[in-house]
Amino acid sequence: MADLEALAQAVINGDRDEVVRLAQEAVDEGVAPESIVNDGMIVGMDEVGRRFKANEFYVPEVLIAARAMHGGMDIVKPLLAESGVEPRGSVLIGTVQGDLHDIGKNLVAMMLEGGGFEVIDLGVDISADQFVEAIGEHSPNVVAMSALLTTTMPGMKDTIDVLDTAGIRDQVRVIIGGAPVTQDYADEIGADGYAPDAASAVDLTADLLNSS
Ligand code: B1M
Repeated sequence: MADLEALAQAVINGDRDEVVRLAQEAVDEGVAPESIVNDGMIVGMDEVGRRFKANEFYVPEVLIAARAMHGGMDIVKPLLAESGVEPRGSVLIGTVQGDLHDIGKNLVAMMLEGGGFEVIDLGVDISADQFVEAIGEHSPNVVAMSALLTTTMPGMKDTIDVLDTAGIRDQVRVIIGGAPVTQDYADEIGADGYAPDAASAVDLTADLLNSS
């Protein structure tokens, strides 16, 4: 019988083969795809996020767990599309202009996907105009920006300013993060939120969408 608890544990263990096997077993037994995701894999990723916040897990464990979850999602995603299950919301993410650091941004993107959000990842070195263009194309609920350099952080303010000028600031929630970024900086530039780490970014996104 499909064991969603074991599936969650396999995600926590970062055991991709086991996640794929258990997800396929659940599909074959007719378990609803949303249940495989919500009661299995997301439960596992939530625990990974909790351990990461508590410094019980470090970056490699989170990346390995996210990779395992991706393996399971590859099996379930086509079925979710067929059954019309909506994601919790969509997030457009990118590292700001001039900045090539993407390890933290990728971690945030993976945790958001693990948390049931659709993620559109623009990559690195993304200008304000590219963010605006992508908002027009994808209509996300949230725009998440990452910066690792003090010299590129102003790109976050530039992007918010360009959203204002383009008259689309009210269409999206803007959240920011990255090693040099702080809550004070988020307040200063008029972002809607700041997350110090990937797990907090998931909580922040959920809170912002629940309150809108
Ligand atoms: Co760079 N680098 N680097 N680097 N690099 C730093 C950031 C630096 C602190 C190193 C140092 O001098 N001690 C320093 C910045 C100094 C400063 O600005 N104050 C620095 C520098 C100076 C540079 C170059 C200028 C070096 C040079 O060429 N002279 C250059 C710049 C290139 C560019 O971007 N234009 C450069 C280049 C590189 C590499 C290419 C070699 C490589 C990047 C590889 C890659 O990303 N693919 C690199 C790396 C690896 C680092 C360090 C060592 C590690 C960064 C990292 O990946 N951390 C870094 C020193 C350090 O931090 N110890 C350093 C792990 C990652 C999981 O953490 O990214 O903080 P982090 O993400 C966290 C949170 O911040 C948060 O969640 C993540 C997970 O918890 N978070 C978000 C991140 N984004 C978020 C977005 C959100 C929410 C949360 O949205 C809502």
